[in-house]
Amino acid sequence: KVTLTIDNVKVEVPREYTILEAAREIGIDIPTLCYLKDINEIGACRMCLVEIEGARNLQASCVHPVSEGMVIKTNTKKVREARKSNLELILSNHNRDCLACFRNGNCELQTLAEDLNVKNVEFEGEMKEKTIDDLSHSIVRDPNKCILCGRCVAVCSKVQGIGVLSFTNRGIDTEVAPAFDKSMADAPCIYCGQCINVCPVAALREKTDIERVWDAIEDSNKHVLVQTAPAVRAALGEEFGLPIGTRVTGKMVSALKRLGFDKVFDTNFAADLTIMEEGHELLDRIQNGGKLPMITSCSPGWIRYCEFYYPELLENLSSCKSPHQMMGAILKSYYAEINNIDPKDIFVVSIMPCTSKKTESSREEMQVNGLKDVDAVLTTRELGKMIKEARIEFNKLEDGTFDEFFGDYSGAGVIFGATGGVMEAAIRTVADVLAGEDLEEIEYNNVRGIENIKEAEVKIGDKTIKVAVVHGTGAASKLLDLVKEGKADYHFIEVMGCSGGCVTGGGQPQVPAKVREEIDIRVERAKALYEEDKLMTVRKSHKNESIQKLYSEFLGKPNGHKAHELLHTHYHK
Ligand code: HC1
Ligand code: SF4
Repeated sequence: KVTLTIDNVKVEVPREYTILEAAREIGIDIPTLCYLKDINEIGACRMCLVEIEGARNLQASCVHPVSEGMVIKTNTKKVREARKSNLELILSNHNRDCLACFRNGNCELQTLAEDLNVKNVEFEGEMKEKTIDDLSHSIVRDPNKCILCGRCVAVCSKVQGIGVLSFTNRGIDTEVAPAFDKSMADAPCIYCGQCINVCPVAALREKTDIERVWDAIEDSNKHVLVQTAPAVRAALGEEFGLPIGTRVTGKMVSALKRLGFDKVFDTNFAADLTIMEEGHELLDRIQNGGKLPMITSCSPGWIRYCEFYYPELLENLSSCKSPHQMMGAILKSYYAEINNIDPKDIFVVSIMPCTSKKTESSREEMQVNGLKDVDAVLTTRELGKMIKEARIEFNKLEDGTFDEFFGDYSGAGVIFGATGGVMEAAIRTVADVLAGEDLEEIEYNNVRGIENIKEAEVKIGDKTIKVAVVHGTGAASKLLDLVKEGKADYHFIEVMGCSGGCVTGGGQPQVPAKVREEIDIRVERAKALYEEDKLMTVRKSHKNESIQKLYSEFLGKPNGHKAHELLHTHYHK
């Protein structure tokens, strides 16, 4: 340990600490813009400058290590002025059309300009207008907003293990972009949106579908159905100032009804359906010598990652469409049939914590009889914007309930949104099927939590099923390499593209870097889902009576002919 003095306060910290970490330990908040703990520690934005006694120049505290006896000042005139003029310099080269910006009111740069009392941007230099890339279905890159902090570059390469984004060109032309000036539409990007979640400004954001959805609601010829992903309820409240991890299922449903959707359904219903299909697919592969390990296919970021980076594992992927796509296919077939509505008039909207789902829903395979399963995907953030635009006072809403049948779900469906949830839901069903009885064991704690790789062995009679769970493509790659080399003897693996699973998907409310450091949002949001699971009387997918009825009246048996036609898909090398 070393002892140092910061703003006249003595503090003892581990030797490997930086000055920034030491200061935060005693509640001194040194401002940062580029800093992401353990991920982006590059001292680029020069916001965290401090005075070190005996040093000639101000130093970037996020990269400067502590040493014994150091004396630091974080709040002198010199420090304040240097930070301010560095911020003004950043602002001078930033599109400052804040009022019409996607991040207005939720921008780390805007907040810092306010906090540091910036009143005039003196360096009114030439600002070159750069081209906005909005060609992909998922992600818009606006270089005019980019402050070159490098957070997205670091997350894409270090956390996701992908490296699509890098600094291109030089000097005033420097941009953060895919190599060779490719559009995000043509780059090997998986659209996970993790770069958006760490962007302090609006340089990276989702491609918005809000207007298309308003138009559909307005159109009296359209029957507009909405479904909500499991993870949305665990985070939507943050858009309205509620604490991270607040579960807002009932308010969310009420808000959707007020927005004017004809019916409000739950993707959890389709998560239960997925378990029926995927569970039986697994049993079939085990019993009939199919390709093992089978790997989950609900995370479209993971699917793209597999297609680009592990094409040799495509046969391992379950052929199941993801739950919200299954829901779309069922709504445009069974629902249309029983309600006597022409499927062409049905418009299905998915509210998802995910940016990759936007691209997924536009894949050619994701349609039946020439009709898209899902017509528009909105992120949790976009839903938040619509609710605000409609002037609905979210926090005052009474709890509403999902519309019947396609809004009925089990606890297994809810936990899909957290890493390990799909696996736990699958085990709840597969174990019962193998045992031929209603087993008492429901909670499988080995697959819960945020460790990078989780494993479990489930013994049923004389059979043992070996499973693993990974999340975040970077961390997943270690296990995937083992599978590729034939060194992993699992039966079933859950892979989610984002660390933490859907609760921390690229479409969820953005949380400032400093808060992310203090709170593990993966843990807090997951708690909300496990809490909802506990409240359910039905906690296993195959016990969902509406699902049973869907099979008896329409689909036939799991993995049967009709199910295959509507609910399964294939992949591309
Ligand atoms: Fe997910 Fe899924 S759990 S992929 O993480 O399988 O996005 O929440 O909707 O489709 O159900 C996301 C979440 C979501 C699907 C389900
Ligand atoms: Fe990288 Fe994911 Fe962002 Fe694409 S969406 S640039 S893969 S972090």
